[in-house]
Amino acid sequence: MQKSSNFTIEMPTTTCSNIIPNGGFDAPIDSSGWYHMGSGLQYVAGNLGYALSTMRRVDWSDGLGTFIDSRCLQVGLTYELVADVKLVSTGGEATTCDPRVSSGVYVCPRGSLITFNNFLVSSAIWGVATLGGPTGITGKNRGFEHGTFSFWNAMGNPSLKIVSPGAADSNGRATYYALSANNRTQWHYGPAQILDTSCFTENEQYVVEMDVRMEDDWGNVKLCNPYQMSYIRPDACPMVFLKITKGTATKISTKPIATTFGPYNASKKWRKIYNVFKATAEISNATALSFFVGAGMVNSNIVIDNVVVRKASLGDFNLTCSYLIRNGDLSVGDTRFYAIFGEGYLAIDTPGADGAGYALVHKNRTKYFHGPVQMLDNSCWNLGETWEFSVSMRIRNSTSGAWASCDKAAKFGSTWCPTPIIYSVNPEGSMNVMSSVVQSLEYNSTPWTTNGWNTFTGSFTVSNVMVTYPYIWGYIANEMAGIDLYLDNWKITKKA
Ligand SMILES: [Ca+2]
Repeated sequence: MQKSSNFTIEMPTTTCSNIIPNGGFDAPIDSSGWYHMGSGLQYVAGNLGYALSTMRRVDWSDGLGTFIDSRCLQVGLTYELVADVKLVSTGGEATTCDPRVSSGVYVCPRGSLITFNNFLVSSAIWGVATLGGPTGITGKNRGFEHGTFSFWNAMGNPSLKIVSPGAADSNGRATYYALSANNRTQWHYGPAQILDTSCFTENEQYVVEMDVRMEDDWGNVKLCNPYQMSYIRPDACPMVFLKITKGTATKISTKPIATTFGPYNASKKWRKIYNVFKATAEISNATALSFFVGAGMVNSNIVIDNVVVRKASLGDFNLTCSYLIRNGDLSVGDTRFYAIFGEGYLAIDTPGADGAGYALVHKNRTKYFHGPVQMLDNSCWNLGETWEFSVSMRIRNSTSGAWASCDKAAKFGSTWCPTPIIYSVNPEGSMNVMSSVVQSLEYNSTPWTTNGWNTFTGSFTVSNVMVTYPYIWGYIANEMAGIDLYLDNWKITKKA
């Protein structure tokens, strides 16, 4: 017998990319690395190969466990725990649980982390609940990749359901799963998620974005209208709202932080929600914060995928007082930030006013006051200041398709040209006020060009209502019914 004269003990190597050993249960059960709390354990048929199962569970704490390499756990990092799970009664029949409850007979299985100190349990984190979960980074389980709605809960009392297929991911690849909120008997019923209040700093800007669609219970698309800023219209599209808790008082916001945008396209099933919002003091000082997707047509299902709430970065449409109109040049080829006063719908056409890119078109206008609008941040201006308004426009007969003309000097009637307006709205009951933008001499010095673009330039003085009213819109109105209005390069800037 030969004796070894030396030996070494090597640290086991780990990449920490997958901390759970033998998570697919390919190793023989004796060397599986898995143990049981109470009862026993066995291999059973899995989705593919084996799955691990408990035996003779008698207590709620009887379960399955493994040791994990604690070197892989770093203070402050967030870890995701994922497992496929099913429940089978001791009689062998499949049984079910309710992922929306956190206690009681119908509670679902959940993962827990137990730490030992000298073989005594020193703490246990009953973490990673099937729903609700601990708060952390914003926009968790954003693509529903595992077919679960972990971290999601509900506003109101809809039923949550995983549906297939999902929306394409950011690389354009098809995905399997999306989250649907059904049985929406009230406008605010929808999927919700808790946000980490510590992620929000006052006056910082944040992005909310996701793919969204509306369906009936059979999965047929229901077309909503993204151009009306109303959450109670029968054709309303989904919007994202905040639920803010200040101390012990909880307020459900009725002012959306993000809305669905167009273009209006019946064949396109998925639409986008996107917005950049500023964290107010109320948001950054909240004791609890969550967001929910609601407002879409009542009794229709809201389906969401690829949900992100994140800090805004360069390349986002940040709120800036240098340019009050966002997406004024339609550079991204969609109608985000635009809505409609009156009726009709918005479309995108090419080329834009520079001979390239995109232009916005307001179609199906049936009244002279129907026009595109964009909400302005009136915290950017002060009483008495002069601001400049410019926009490139052309008009087209919606029936014949011919480019049309108008009279820049006309103030009413069938020859009116599209008129820029600042519209101050006070839903508390005071009269809404429309203030015309004064046309520049330069704009007035030439007649309307029928076959080309017309650059409107003008200015307005900030009035008292423009400072004190809660909603201020940039608005282009007063074109004849039956005319499609094209616009591009819309800007509202402070006069230098
Ligand atoms: Ca997905």
